[in-house]
Amino acid sequence: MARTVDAADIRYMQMALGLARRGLGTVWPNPAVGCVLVDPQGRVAGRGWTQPGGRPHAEAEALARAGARARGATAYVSLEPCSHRGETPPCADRLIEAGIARAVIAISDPDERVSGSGIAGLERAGIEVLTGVGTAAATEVNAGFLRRVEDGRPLVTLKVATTLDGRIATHAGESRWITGEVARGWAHFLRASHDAVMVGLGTAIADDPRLTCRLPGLEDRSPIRVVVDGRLRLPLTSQIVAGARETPSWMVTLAGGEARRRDAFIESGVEMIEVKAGADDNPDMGLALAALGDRGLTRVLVEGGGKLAAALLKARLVDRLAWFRSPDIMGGDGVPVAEAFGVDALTDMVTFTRLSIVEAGDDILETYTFSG
Ligand code: AOF
Ligand code: ZN
Repeated sequence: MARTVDAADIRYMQMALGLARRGLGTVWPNPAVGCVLVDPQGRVAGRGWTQPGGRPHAEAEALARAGARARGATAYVSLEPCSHRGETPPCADRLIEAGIARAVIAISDPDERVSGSGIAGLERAGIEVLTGVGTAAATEVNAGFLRRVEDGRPLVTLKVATTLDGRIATHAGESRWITGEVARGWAHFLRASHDAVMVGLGTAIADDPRLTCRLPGLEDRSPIRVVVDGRLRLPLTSQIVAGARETPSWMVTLAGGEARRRDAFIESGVEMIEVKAGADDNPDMGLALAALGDRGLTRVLVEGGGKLAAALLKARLVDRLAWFRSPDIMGGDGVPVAEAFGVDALTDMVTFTRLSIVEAGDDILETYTFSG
């Protein structure tokens, strides 16, 4: 008779999910998957997670470590093992060949090449399959991949650093630094776990940010930089353009911009993404995100400013908020976190559900998920 879920199943799936998270920000266009193989004596025989660029897959890594000890093992996998033949054999086949006895799988893979056939293959080979362990956590880890496969666009996290009263700069434009060092370190970690970081032209000019991850030990985890600049106004000397050969920079712009200016960006190594204008003559953000999804991005961190934040909020394109709040009050002449986006009635507001609150030095970090 098939065994039901026990405490060890939950514990090892949590371990697999922890391994999966290591890949976030580096594995796109693939999902970040974790795999733990536990031998019949209850010892961990091998652990693996999806490698940078999306390959090798988690299961292949774990099997390589376990060797013969995979025989009779239980495989804990945070996403259904793949069943399609890419450059390497499918993970489901590899698990079968290695002789595992049981598989515990958090969620199925919505990729149309897989979508249930990985699980079906394991079952056909006589392997006992248990699904639904760690489903909520696995859905969150894979939220970016799921968004890309299901909606053709990356998951969007809006990160802001505000005063208590939601201001991001003084009326004179001073914004460095509203939140403290701990919060800023945390923000760099967010960069590392996203595929790309996006800013609007105003922020790119005012702050001239590098948008890289400069946390010690994670310097190689810098995301792609994306700037939304409808009319090619970003100076060629800005850090995003000048450093495009070291850290990739993409520019979302309107089609039909001045050819010489466009060529100058391309010459500097910037990848140009042309989209049509939305209602406000700026690039349509739905189209922009679809173009980023086409290029394989699964997780985009938006770092401002108030205009881009408003455009995304208005279009209901913000999936998560990472809100750092300092214990200061600036008053009404400070720059608001989001420009006006036409809310007349309370029912027009964009609504989120809080996921967590944590302290970050003197500041706090609240995270939210979109709810309507
Ligand atoms: C797994 N384990 O660790 C990952 C999986 O282009 P390929 O051949 O690497 O395949 C990409 C697809 O494989 C991706 O869309 C998703 O369905 C699956 N990712 N599967 O068994 C893994 N990263
Ligand atoms: Zn695979």
